[in-house]
Amino acid sequence: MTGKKDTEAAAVIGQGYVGLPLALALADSGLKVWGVDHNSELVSELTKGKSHIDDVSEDLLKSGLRNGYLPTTDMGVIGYCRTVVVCVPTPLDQNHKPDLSILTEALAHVVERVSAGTLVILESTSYPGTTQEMIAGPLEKRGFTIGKDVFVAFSPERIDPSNAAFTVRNTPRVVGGVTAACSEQARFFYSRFVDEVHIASGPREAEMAKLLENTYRHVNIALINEFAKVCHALGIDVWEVLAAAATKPFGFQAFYPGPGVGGHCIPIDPHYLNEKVLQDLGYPLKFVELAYAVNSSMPTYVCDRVQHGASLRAGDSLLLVGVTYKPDVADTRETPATDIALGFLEAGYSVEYWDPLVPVWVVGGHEMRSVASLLEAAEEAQAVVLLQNHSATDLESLVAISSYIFDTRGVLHGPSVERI
Ligand code: SAJ
Repeated sequence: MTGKKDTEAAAVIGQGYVGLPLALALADSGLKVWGVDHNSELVSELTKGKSHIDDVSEDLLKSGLRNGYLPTTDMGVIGYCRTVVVCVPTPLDQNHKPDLSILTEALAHVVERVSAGTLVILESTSYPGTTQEMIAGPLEKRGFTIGKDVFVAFSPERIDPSNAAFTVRNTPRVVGGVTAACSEQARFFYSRFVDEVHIASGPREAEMAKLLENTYRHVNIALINEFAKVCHALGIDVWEVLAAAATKPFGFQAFYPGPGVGGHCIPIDPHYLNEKVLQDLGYPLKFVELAYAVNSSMPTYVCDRVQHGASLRAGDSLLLVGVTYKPDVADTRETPATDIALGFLEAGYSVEYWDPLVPVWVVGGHEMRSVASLLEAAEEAQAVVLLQNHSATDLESLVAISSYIFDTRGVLHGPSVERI
């Protein structure tokens, strides 16, 4: 490692579903890129060319390793880089409050090690004001002048896992610099590998734009989930209603009911905003709290519908099909399947699951394994519950063999099918 700043080098802190694709896109644009992560086991696997991210193939990773991508646990590289991008998780804690501990740890290294001339960009989703309070302010305390000695900006990640149509390159970037010079530096940086860069007037506007994007989804998913419940109670097919409404060519975007909202963004990010509003303004963001109440009620709703629809008796067995948080993504974080499995287990039923992307699944402290044969297990079960319709699922055979199947995705048809 050279002792001097390498004007062409960048460090991406956090090598998850955001940081790894970003680091590889940077390497592909000709930069030397350190992919920094505090997980030494992960760094070792990445160094061997083993990807833990669905959307990053081993070929893509190995190509990156041959072209300037260097996984490391060494935060010391920050001092040699012209650009540092922070992509670490910003989850919720067990009290459903923002947990900034991972971000705080990463930024402590960044603030301590950044040298003059460096551009620091935060991508992790957080409340408006985070970039100023946790990066610009502490750097000024170190004696730097923001926009002169160092440059600071926020640029929200926009990744839709498993969506092959939109990549790092063709997904427009929002950038909000602390000063105009910061925005310009960040625009120049992203323009190497992103087709379109939108400059917001500051980091708070960019932080708020991201929260609007995800709160918009959170609220609209809750709206259609509530519509689904009301339509069922009124004897109306919500899927027919959606198909009809979606013919409107303007002013309507279809969202779809489901078993609940998972992933590490939609059920989480809006609460960063709600907490900030509560703290600064003294009142909650009503839409966020209402949407959370509706979306988090869906697992219990699904359990109730299945118990009633299949006339389940104590000891009956159920098969859950697809336990990730959305189809064709091998990720069970915040998956609604967990609450649904626990709901059935607590009601005294036995539960099995089939998911080709999740060979082993821990529910309520118990380790479960995916059944080998979907159709054999479906034939045995008193009720089958389709939670995620992975493309590998033989839906036609599943319907034919199941005596009762509850479809939370609106993709099945047949006399044994009941839809949410
Ligand atoms: N869901 C529904 N009904 C819908 C849409 C989604 O029930 O109509 C559920 C899904 O099953 C899933 C959850 O909501 O459990 C979240 O789905 P998602 O596709 O919005 O979530 P993510 O977290 O995989 O990706 C999202 C991005 N998705 C899209 O823009 C389509 C986007 O919101 C963010 O760029 C990204 O999270 C992020 O990183 O913030």
